[in-house]
Parts: sequence; C-alpha cells; structure tokens
Amino acid sequence: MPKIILHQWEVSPFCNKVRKILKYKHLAYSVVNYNGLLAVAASRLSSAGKLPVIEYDGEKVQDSSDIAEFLEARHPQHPLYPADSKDLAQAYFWEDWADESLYWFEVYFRFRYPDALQLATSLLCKGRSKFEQVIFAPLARYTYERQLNAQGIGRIDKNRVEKKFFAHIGNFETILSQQDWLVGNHQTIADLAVAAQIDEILRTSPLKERILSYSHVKSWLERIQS
Ligand SMILES: N[C@@H](CCC(=O)N[C@@H](CS)C(=O)NCC(=O)O)C(=O)O
Repeated sequence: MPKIILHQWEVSPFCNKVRKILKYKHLAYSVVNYNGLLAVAASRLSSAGKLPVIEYDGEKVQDSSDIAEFLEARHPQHPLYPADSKDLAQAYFWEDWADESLYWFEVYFRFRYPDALQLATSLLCKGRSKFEQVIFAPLARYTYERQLNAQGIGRIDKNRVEKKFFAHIGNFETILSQQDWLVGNHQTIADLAVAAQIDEILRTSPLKERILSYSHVKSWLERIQS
C-alpha cells in the first residue's frame, strides 16, 4: 500500500472531497491539519498555496481534481469516472460546477451568517491557543469577505442567494428522485464533488434543516457516506 498523507483543513470542502475519494477507493491515509496560524505553513506546500495537497509515497499533488485523476490512474478499482463518454463529460461538468460555483454558496453561508462564522472560525482554530483564535477569526473573515465581494456573490443580499441556492437543491431533488447518482449508474466524482460542498454547508449553516427536508437529497447524501 502507498503511504498517503493528506494536508488539510478538516472543514475545507475540497479537503472533504479528497477524503471522500480516498474512502471510496478504500485507501488508507493520515492527515496533517493546518488549523489557526499554521495556515501560513499550508501556503508554502504548493505553488497555488491552497489545500488540499496530498503526499503519495513522498510525491506532492495539489488541487482536488488533479488528486482525483492522480489516484484514479494508480488505483483504477472503484472508478471515479464513468466509462461512457457522454457520462464522463457530464461528470467533469458537475465536478467543475461544484468546485467553481457551488463552492461560493458554501463560503457565503459560512462567512456571512454570524452563528456559522463563529462555528467555522472555532473549527478552523481547533486545537490551537485562545490567542491564535483571537488573531485568526478577523483575518479569516476579512479574507473571505474580500473573496466573496470579488467573486460577486458577496454583493447579493441573503434572500436572493438563499433563493438561488434552494433552486439548485430543488433541481437536485428532481434528478435524484429519478436516479440514484448524479451521472450514470454508480457513484462518481460528480457525486463526491457536489456532496463535499453540501456537507460543509451542513456542517456550519443554519440552513441545515431546510436542506435535509429534501428527502431524495438527504438519502443520496446518506448513500455517499455509507
Ligand atoms: N481548486 C482547488 C481549490 C482549493 C481551495 O480553494 N482551497 C481553499 C480552502 S477551501 C484554500 O486553500 N484557501 C486558502 C487560500 O486561498 O489561500 C482544489 O480543488 O483543490
């Protein structure tokens, strides 16, 4: 078995996605967490300065999508990608939509709602000193506020953002009432990428109960966990 180390923040949706991939492929791994001010060290691990990064027998790989392809090439059993070419194209679109669009709802719901923000910053500082928490919380809020505003979603009011998000959840409900998985006939990278974002919204957002009231979405999330 290879030695795999996942460099992560427990609450990052992209790190969650990689954990889901590793679990799906039955690959054992250890984690290194970068809570609190250790985040500075995380930024030196890769050229993009982001997490997740994995070390696979000493080789570093960054970016959850690249990590998925890297692991698939070495461990093709339990395939992440559908064999059918049209399904494959759709799986890539779903993954990209989850990573580049749904992600911003996750950031918005985590950093724009006071209760969620407090929970998120305490989770991001888990195991670190009180002093670090005091410094880290405003820094995190400032960083993500800037990103939300630059992306555009940060300039839209809460009601409108929630409406757009629940329109997506409604669309999932429709799809998942007719099929078990987002693409094709088995779990793929599409399910893992989308579920990782939704999982992280559920972890900190007061919208949790409302999301889980969509029964097909709820049972699909449970299927992925198992
Ligand atoms: N495309 C990357 C995105 C990773 C990403 O944005 N990670 C965030 C945490 S959720 C991060 O490292 N943010 C710190 C930063 O941007 O400096 C992937 O799929 O891995």
